[in-house]
Amino acid sequence: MLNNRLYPNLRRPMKARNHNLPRRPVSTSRENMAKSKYEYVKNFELPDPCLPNCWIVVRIDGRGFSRFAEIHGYVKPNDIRGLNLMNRAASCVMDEFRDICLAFGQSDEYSFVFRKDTNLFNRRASKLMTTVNSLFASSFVFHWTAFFGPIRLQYPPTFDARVVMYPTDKNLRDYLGWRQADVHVNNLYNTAFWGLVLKKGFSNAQAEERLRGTLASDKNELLFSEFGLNYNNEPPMFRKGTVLIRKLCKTPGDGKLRHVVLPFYTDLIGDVFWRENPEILGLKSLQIYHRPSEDNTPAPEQSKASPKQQEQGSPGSSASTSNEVTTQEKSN
Ligand SMILES: Nc1nc2c(ncn2[C@@H]2O[C@H](COP(=O)(O)OP(=O)(O)OP(=O)(O)O)[C@@H](O)[C@H]2O)c(=O)[nH]1
Ligand SMILES: [Mg+2]
Repeated sequence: MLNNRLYPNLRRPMKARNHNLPRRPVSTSRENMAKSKYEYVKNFELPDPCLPNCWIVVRIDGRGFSRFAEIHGYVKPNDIRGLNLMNRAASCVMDEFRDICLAFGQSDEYSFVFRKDTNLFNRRASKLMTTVNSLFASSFVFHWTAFFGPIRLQYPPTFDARVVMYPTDKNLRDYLGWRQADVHVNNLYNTAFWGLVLKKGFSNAQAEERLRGTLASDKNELLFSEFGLNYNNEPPMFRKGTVLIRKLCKTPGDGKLRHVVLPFYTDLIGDVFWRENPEILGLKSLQIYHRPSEDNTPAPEQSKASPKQQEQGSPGSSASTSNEVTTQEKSN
């Protein structure tokens, strides 16, 4: 056991020894002296545990993603391939870390919520953050071709990450509400902005000027009168972002119940979602989720999917085995 002089009470768990590996040669006293001479540097490694009993949120965000989207020909304002790739990468992270009870994604960002009682990596903030971030980034690259087909990655994308702790359920819900409100504000603006630029030939500056000072109702009206577009009919994934949660689903074939990460495009701000999924805040066992196709019963309100949504990967559209997420791969 390593003695930490700065934090003598900090006990490190012993690493399991692999008995099949050759043992290190026994060091001589001279080597021991050299080793102890340097060992003090370990004391500079400060512990960074997350506070107990707090929800831990790791949020990753694409760095310079505007440029990345431009260079890779992302559709404006929403590229379904890009969003589904983000969802796939996030589900890879959730598959790996079962203590993540919910993830919420929009644009180039994803928030991962760890159970407040998690003991993963002894709740070390840097370890949680870096592992989530690197798995997300590598999964994004790993699955790129499945979503973007022949469009080659021009350079490795980067994501930054942060850890935030929320001591109460209300704080956590407010955090998620804040991220979802952000989707609404940005997407409504972007839909109007790119509509003016791409369909009406406005320059960026002209579109900006046209939208300056407008309220949400003005933008809704503009979309309807100029483009015949009812904003409420835009795909829910664009308007609300994606919520990933874990459920138990019957596997077609053997009928066994397995963990499945499911996407929902639903409101997180009101109470309905939390009432329908009480296991998340209640730290309860997973709920069984019946896909609409299983027993011909309609899906719960939160997961009702229009055919358009199903194309974009809605609950019940394709999940079948553990380690799967229902977000479908598309290479359109
Ligand atoms: N065309 C297109 N662009 C997208 C899409 N999703 C994200 N983006 C781009 O990604 C940006 C994300 O916003 P930010 O995170 O604030 O911008 P950023 O360039 O990543 O800047 P930093 O995060 O500060 O490094 C958006 O402004 C868009 O330019 C998409 O589906 N289509
Ligand atoms: Mg970004």
